[in-house]
Amino acid sequence: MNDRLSNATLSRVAVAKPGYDRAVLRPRIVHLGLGAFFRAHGAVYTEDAGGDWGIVGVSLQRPDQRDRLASQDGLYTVMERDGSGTRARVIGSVLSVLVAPEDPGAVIAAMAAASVVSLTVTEKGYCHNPATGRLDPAHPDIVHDLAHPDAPRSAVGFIVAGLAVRRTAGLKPFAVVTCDNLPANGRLLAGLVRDFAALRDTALADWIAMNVAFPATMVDRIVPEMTPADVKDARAAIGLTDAAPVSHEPFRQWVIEDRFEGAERPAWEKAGAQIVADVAPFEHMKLRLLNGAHSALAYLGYLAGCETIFDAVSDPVLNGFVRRLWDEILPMVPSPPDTDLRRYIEDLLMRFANPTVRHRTWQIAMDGSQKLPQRLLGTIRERLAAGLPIPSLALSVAAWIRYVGGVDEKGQPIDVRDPLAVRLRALAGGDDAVTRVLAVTEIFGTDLPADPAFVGPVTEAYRRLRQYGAQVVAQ
Ligand code: CS2
Repeated sequence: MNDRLSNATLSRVAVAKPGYDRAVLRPRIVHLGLGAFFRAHGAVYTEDAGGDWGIVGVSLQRPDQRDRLASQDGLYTVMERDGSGTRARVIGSVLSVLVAPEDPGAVIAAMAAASVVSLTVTEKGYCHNPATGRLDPAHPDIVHDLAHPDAPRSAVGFIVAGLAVRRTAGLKPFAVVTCDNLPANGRLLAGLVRDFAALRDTALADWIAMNVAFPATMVDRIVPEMTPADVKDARAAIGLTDAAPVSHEPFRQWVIEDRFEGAERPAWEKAGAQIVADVAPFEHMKLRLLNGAHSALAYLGYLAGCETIFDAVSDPVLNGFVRRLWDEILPMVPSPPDTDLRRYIEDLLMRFANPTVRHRTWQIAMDGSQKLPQRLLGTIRERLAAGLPIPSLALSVAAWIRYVGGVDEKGQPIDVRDPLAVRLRALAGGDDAVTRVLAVTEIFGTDLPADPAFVGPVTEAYRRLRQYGAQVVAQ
């Protein structure tokens, strides 16, 4: 008997599952970057919002996600985990998956018919300079996409191609909903799309500037990458084989700027999304307090031998460190409406200490060059401007420099994943590692490397890290 999760076997699923007829769903959302995060977050909100909003997922690079989901008709299990157990549920909002490099034209055609194009392509997928927020015209994908506008590779290239088709056809544009952890992400993406379009056709760039909505959003849910144990657990929970389950924590939050300029969207608020006039305070809180602490714990924790964030916050020394770090960040974060930031931090610590969500420090440590500016450096700049000390923030940056050097405290190689990995490794190898790494302007700008109140504490923290190790220095 066929025991693979699919439309045909859905009636045998033993847990919560789509309570509606999937045939009513229309491909009205195209989502670029169909990873675990979106499947545990945006796709669940869309499922819960109801209506006829189906999702065409797009993998911009590899076919594996499509290969797993296609034979399951896009169905997959989400497993909410905490100390009290696992609650599984099957999600039906993803209709199909396209693999962009196989058929870029199919992706553009799907965009030409969609109301919303959303994206989770990670920080580096924006092909921008993280310090300035401007498009990097020398990025290989951007160079490629300008030469081949109808067969792009980058998210920005696809968005502009999709919008160009809409404009030529005399249709209204789709709304572009970015769901990545970047500061002022809607405005940032609008600027990148405008810069790219202007390099193609200024009339198209003007039309985009006049007509397209790029609402900002803040997204939050801790979703580690899939493990073989997840596949076993999903089978036990639903009674069928699912090759693409996702594990996640119970918490979820989605704050969306109320700026769709007349474009249609799902009633995400019915699923608990907050539709607000200004996302900035929510984004500041989340990027600086959650993601800032995540990155700091990832580098320091990895060096101290912690495999997961749970291991890191279970270590009394690192637990104390992250509390001191939050004390430095907190005064630089204005409270969003109806939010008690002290309470937020206590909740964060409980989320990090969820023993059933195994979020690896190595996974979070990826792409630090793209993450540091919005997670740590903004806070550092504001504290320095106010004449305040930065001991824990400086130690976090020093731990990152030690990490990208590529050798751990036992002399073992570190598998550093970062678009700048090769360059950073060469810079972080020598005696003057700190000076050389801080001179990378795409990350640190020109102000921080020239500020002794920044360079001094980072240099000292780095020296101590090398001499005594992360466990001692984090005390
Ligand atoms: C993490 C985020 O991998 C990372 O860099 O900090 O994915 C984090 O888990 C999410 O932003 C939580 O919402």
